[in-house]
Amino acid sequence: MKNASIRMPCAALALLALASAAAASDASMFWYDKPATDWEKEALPIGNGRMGAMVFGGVASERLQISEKSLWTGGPGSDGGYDYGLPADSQAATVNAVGKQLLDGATLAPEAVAKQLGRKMHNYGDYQSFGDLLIDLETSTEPVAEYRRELDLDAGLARVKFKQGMVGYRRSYFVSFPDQVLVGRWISTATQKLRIRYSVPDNRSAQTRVDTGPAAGRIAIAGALKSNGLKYAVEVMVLPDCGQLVVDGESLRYEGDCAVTILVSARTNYLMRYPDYRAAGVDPAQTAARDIAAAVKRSQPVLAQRHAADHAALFSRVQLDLGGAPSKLPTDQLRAAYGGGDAAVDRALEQLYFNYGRYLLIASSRAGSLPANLQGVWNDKATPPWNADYHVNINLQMNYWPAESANLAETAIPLFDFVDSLVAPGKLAAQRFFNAPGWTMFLNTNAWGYVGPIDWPTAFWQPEAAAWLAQHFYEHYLFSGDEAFLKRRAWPVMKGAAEFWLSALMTDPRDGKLVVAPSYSPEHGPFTAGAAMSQQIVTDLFTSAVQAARLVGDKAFAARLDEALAKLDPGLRVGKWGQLQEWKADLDDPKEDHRHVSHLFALHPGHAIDPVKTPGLAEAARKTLDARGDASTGWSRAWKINFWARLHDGDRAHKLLAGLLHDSTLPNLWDTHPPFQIDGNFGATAGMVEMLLQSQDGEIEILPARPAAWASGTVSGLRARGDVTVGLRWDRCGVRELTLETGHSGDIVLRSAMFEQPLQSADKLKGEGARRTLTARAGGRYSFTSAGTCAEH
Ligand code: FUC
Repeated sequence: MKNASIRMPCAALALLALASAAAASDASMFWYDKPATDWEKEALPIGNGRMGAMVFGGVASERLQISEKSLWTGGPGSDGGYDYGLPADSQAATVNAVGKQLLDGATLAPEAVAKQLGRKMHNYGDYQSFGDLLIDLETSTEPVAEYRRELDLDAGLARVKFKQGMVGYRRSYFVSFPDQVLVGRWISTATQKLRIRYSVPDNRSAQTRVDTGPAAGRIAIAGALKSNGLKYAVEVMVLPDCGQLVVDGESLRYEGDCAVTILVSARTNYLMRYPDYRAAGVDPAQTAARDIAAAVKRSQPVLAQRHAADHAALFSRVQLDLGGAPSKLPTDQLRAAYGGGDAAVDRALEQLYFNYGRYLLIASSRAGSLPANLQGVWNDKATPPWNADYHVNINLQMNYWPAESANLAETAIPLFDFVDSLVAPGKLAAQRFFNAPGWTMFLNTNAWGYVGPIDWPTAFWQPEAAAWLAQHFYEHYLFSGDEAFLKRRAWPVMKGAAEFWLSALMTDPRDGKLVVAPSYSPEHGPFTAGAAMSQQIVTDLFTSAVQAARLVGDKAFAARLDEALAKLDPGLRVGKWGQLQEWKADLDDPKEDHRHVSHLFALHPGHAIDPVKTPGLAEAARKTLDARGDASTGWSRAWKINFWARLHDGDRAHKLLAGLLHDSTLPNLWDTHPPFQIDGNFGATAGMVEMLLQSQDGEIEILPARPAAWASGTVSGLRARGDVTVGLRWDRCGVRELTLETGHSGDIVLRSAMFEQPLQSADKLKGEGARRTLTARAGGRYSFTSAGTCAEH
């Protein structure tokens, strides 16, 4: 057909382009047949790490609720001052006295200890909403048809489309990391009549300027939070492909036949640096204007291309196929149908959920901003649950569990930057509470370097948090083999955390061992000396710090750590009902179902408990998990997926995943505690990787915890420690194909039942049975295929 002469309006051409982009795979496509009305349960998240938006997709009135990570109340500049959670005078004598009392066998109520050691949070602050982009569309009276709202994880795009009579409408939204702006595109096959506004919450000052030029209109709002003077600015630029915009009070109106591009930039003058947390001389209104000016220069198609390339470079690294069939169901119905007996539906949801975890990490954690908080980057409230802060007795750490193993190491950069920024106030915490060198912190922190304890009796005492965070740095080294990172970034943080504990540990008169005192099993208690988790975390830190010290050539420090390790209580005891003890004394109640199972830290994310190397402890961990039960809050279920995967019990891990999807997942597939808390999404994603691949303790285990429900499948792009990228294909007989890409030269130890069967190219492997060694070279690619068919096994 000769169609060169057919004239199409520019909007209709663009519509065709969008239609082809919509053909993404089912395993990465969310879709709904109606607009969202509920922020928490239905709206769809997009983000670039720093900025996030929740897309509602309303027909006549669209809402994009905007967030920016650094918009926090509280902290420096607050009325009445801010102390980072630190007392003016030393409390070390009191901490020491409480520790000694506990070592002498005293029983101390958490309330009594909180009275002595706790502190009221003072101007701690809350993560804030940045406001709402609101777009009204004048619609006809025709009924809405073919409505579809989708989140395309592959493309990193949210889309809305519908028809009214003969008129088609399409919108797409993304938040660009390379260009640091939100980009919206509105297309219609007929005239669009739009009214565009931006509304800011009233806990801040706001000067609004609305103006138009020949081809664009702008809404610029700037002001400061009333509580702490943090400056913020938002700039909205509206660019129709043709036609004019008019100013109507604080809104812009457009009436015309062309597609409209909408750009949004949100900025503050926050700087992640103790003690001021302000970027001196930075005017966020200027930064936002610069973002917009640069984006306007690039034009919408270029912005879209740059975003697509940036997103795909991260998201497309991993592919998982569990055999989920393409589903005709919208995502909320797919979730509701989960567990209803259709295996193809179940696998489809699991694949989607896995991909969503990776998507959410990319969208909520990119370099140059704060790490993902309890809600990632998304928040619509002035006082969100738990301040939408950084809890460090499990939650922040869990957010980053998939970062390395799911091949998204870049997303951990904000975590490393954040932890680095906590070291300076953390040193003061070490001095004032323990009279110790190094750095420490407690249960929770905010955007303002809060490092003191709070006064919540049953959770506030958690001085092991810094040691746990430091381990993320070492893990990055183990996965990447990046020695420069180890020397420059990991070692100072690890050494500081270790110096603290070398000084703060106390000697237990019962057995002469070094213990943490006071110690409190997270959110469960009671106050004792040497609770299992405290000991396991410190042991884990010292163990990796010895290795790191040797690698960086700090022999003297390695020797000090070795000496301490010989005296350190490792926190691993089997109690009277066969359980792993939560405390040094055998106090565990087999009827207790508390959500924190912290004393299994050594099983995961630690690695001191292993079903092959320490079967007795693994059995005790299993007893503990059985007693605690499977049902719990979102993140607790997610942790248990990881525990069972480490115990090589794929069916039980899968049962936990199923429970999480069934009972702790909202229609937009966000994890719910309740309320929404993103840690469960990330923890479960990491748990799914643990079921497919593990690499702790110097061995790469291939398909260590495959559930019967995952009868066959393929995965590629997963990461193992030692800088190895792994792909595999399995069926009911086990692994049939294994591919390893090795970034470093050296020996790699592999474990798989696959090696016990006849194998093609087995000559590359040394050893016998399930455990083999491969001598790899940097840049190598090795493939192993199981010989014979499944039926022959
Ligand atoms: C820890 C958990 C709670 C909640 C909070 C944000 O304190 O014990 O369940 O997840 O973090």
